[in-house]
Amino acid sequence: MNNIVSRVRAKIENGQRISDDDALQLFESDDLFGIGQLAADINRQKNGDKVLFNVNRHINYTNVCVNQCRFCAFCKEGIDPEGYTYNLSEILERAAEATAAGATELHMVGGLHPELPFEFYLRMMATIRANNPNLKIKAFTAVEIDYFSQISKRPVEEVISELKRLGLDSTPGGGAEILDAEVRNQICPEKISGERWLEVTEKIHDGGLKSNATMLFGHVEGYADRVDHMAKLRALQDKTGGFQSFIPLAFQPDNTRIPNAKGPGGIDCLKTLAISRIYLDNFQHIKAYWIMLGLKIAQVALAFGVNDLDGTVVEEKIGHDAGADSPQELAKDEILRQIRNAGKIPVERDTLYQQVRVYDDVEDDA
Ligand code: V47
Repeated sequence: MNNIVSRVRAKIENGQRISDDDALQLFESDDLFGIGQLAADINRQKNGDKVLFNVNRHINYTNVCVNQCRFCAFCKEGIDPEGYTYNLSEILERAAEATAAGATELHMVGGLHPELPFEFYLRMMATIRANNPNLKIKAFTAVEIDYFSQISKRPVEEVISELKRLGLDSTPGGGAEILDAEVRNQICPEKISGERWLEVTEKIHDGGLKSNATMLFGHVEGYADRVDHMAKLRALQDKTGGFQSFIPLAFQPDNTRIPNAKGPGGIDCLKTLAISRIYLDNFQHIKAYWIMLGLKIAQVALAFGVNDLDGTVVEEKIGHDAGADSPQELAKDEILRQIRNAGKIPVERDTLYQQVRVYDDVEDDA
C-alpha cells in the first residue's frame, strides 16, 4: 500500500488520527481525485448529503487600521482619503436592512481603528441587539478582541464578557492567517502573533462563545506551514471544542504588498479544502467561502468534503478590494440552486449551526 491516500484511508478506517506527516504527504500528492473522494466519504459519514448555508449580511464598519498587513488591500491608514468609518446610524441602517431581508446573522469585522474607543463597540453591540432582537451577531476576530483589551486596558476575559452581555453571539475566524511566526513576519509583521491568536481564541471559547478558524493560503507559505497551522487548530479544538467551522481563505493578490504572489489555483483550493476535512477530524464543518474561492470552485468543493457554503453576504469589501471576481451577494435562491445542482440537500442554518429549514423538496422553496 504505497499510495498515501490508501494509507491514510486505512488509518482512518482503523480509527486512527492522521499525523502531520500524513497531511504533508497528501499536500505533496497529485492524487486530487483520491484525496477528494476520501474527504467526501468522511464528510458523508459526518454530515450526510446536507449542505449548510445561512442568510447573513456582512458589515465592515471601518477600513482604517493600525496594522498594515501586506496581504490586505482593505486596510487604510487614518489619513488616507479612501479610509471610512460608518457611524452608528449607518451601521443600524444596514442591520435593519438585514432584518428586513430575513437574515439571521450579522457578520461584523473591521480594522483596528486608532481613535474609536471600546465604548463605541459596546454601544454598537447594544443598539444593534435592541433594534434586531432576532439577529445573531457574529463579530470581532481574536485580533480585534486583543486590541479592545489594549485600548480599554481591561483584561481580554472582561472584554469578551462585556460584549457577550450586550449581544455578541459568536466570533468569526479571521486574523489567523498562517500561525507560523516566520510567515507572519513576512505577511503581517504588526499583527498579534499566532500564539496570541490561539490564546485569545481559547479565552473566547472559555468565555462561552463559539468561534470559527480561518487559514489564509496561497501567498508565501509552504505546505508545511499549512499543516502546522491546522495542527495548532486541531490541538486547540481538542482542548476547548469551541470551533464551529474551518474556513480556508484563498489569497486574492490585487492591490496587496506581497510581491509575485498570485493566489492559489483551483486544484490547490480543492486539495486544501479536502485535506482540511481529512486532517481536522474534530471539526464538524468545513466551509467553502465562495467570495474568495469563486462560486464555481466553491460549488465543486461540495464534492470534496465541504458541507458549508457560507451565506448571502450582501456587501463584501475585504476580498473585493483585493480583486475577488465573485459577486458581492448571492440570493438565497441562487445558493439553493448551487447546492441542489451539486446533488446535495440545502439546509439553512443560523450562526450557531442550529437548523433553520431543510430544503428537501423543490416545491418547498416559497
Ligand atoms: O482575517 C484579508 C482575510 C479575513 C485578504 O468566520 C484575505 O464565518 C484573501 O475571516 N485575500 C477576514 N483573504 C474574513 C474572514 C471570514 C470570512 C468569511 C467567514 C468567516 C467566518 C470569516 O480575510 C482576514 C484575512 O485572513 N483576507 N485580505 C486577501 N487579500
